[in-house]
Order: sequence, then structure tokens, then C-alpha cells
Amino acid sequence: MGLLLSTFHRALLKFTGYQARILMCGLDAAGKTTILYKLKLHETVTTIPTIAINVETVEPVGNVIFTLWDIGGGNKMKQLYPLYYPDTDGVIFVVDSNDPERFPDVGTMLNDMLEQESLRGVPFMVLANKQDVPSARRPEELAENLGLDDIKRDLWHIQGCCATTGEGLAEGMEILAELVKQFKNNKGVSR
Ligand SMILES: Nc1nc2c(ncn2[C@@H]2O[C@H](COP(=O)(O)OP(=O)(O)OP(=O)(O)O)[C@@H](O)[C@H]2O)c(=O)[nH]1
Ligand SMILES: [Mg+2]
Repeated sequence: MGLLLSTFHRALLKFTGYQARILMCGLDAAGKTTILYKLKLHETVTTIPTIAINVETVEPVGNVIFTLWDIGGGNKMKQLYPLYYPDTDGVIFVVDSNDPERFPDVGTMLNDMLEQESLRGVPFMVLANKQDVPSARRPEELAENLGLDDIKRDLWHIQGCCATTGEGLAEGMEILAELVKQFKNNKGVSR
């Protein structure tokens, strides 16, 4: 955890850019669509629950293109998640850090995804969203609550953020860009 990008690393990433398919998952109302459009438009949009999928491309780091698949977190859509796992280069898993009553459900969903064969080795970025709410759990506390410190995955990170102000999103995307690059290098695939 806590991977920081050096200036050299950032410059290298820009130079060797790539494209990646990123899934954005999480329970309903976690803030996925708000994050998607903050990254795409730099605006805070008014959302309604997503009943299907939003797909947008963003450039989180120079020369890196993410195609972000924002899948609604309602029960009907959650059943369809596995259809979207193949060919995924990275997962953004969004959590409402101010909704501790649902942390057990979050943990179940996250663990289920981590166990999927089609997501083996894929980097996970857990976004501890809604950090603007004073009672929100901090990322370290959330990681503990979700048992993240015990997960057996090399490429993962937890990042605190606030989708409405955009705080923490750029940092999270930079780190994800680096993790995805490592994943692609490990696979020896360039898409
Ligand atoms: N206070 C606060 N509210 C947020 C934040 N991010 C999102 N919200 C609010 O949370 C609600 C749900 O946000 P969405 O982006 O629609 O959530 P979603 O994960 O896309 O939900 P589904 O489409 O149902 O899966 C909206 O009212 C947002 O304005 C945040 O960082 N802070
Ligand atoms: Mg949505």
C-alpha cells in the first residue's frame, strides 16, 4: 500500500502510455457515477441510480486512456457483474465510507470479486468515498473493517476520496495507472 509515484516514474508512464479497460463496481449509491463524471467532465453531476451501465473514456495520466465501465450497483445489475469480468485490466471498487451498516455486504461483494478466476491478478483500487462526511470511516479504518490487509493480492491500494469535490481522485487514478501498467507488463500483453 501507499505506492507513491516518483517524478521519474510519472514521466516514464507518459512516455510509454497504454489503453486499459477498467470496471467500476460497488454497492448502489456508493458514488460510482459521480466519480465517473467528475473524472470525465470535472463536474459534479446530479445522478439517479444507474439501471444499466455508463461507459466513458478518461485520460487519468498523460498518454494513458482508461475506458471506465460504471455498472449500477442495484441487485439486478450485480447479478450481471461476472459478464463484464473478462479482459478487465483494473477494478475501481467504490465504497460509501459513511455507511458502516453495509460494510458486511461490501466485504462479501469485494471478496467474491477477488475470488473470481477471470479477475485473477487484476489490480484493485478501493476508493473510500464520501470522506467529506465528518463521520465517514478513514481509509485505514475501512481497510481494517473489510479485512483488506489480509487479502492475497499484490496489486491493490485503498484511497480516500470525495467524489463531489474530486479530492483524492487524481491521486487514486495515478496509482491505478501504475498498477495496471505493472499488471499488463506481467501478462506481457499490450492492448
Ligand atoms: N457527501 C457526498 N455524497 C456523495 C459523494 N459521492 C457521491 N455522493 C452522493 O451519493 C449519491 C449516490 O451517488 P451515485 O454516484 O449515483 O452512486 P452510484 O454508486 O453510481 O449508485 P448506483 O448507480 O445506484 O449503483 C448521490 O446523491 C451523490 O451525490 C461524496 O463524495 N460525498
Ligand atoms: Mg450509478
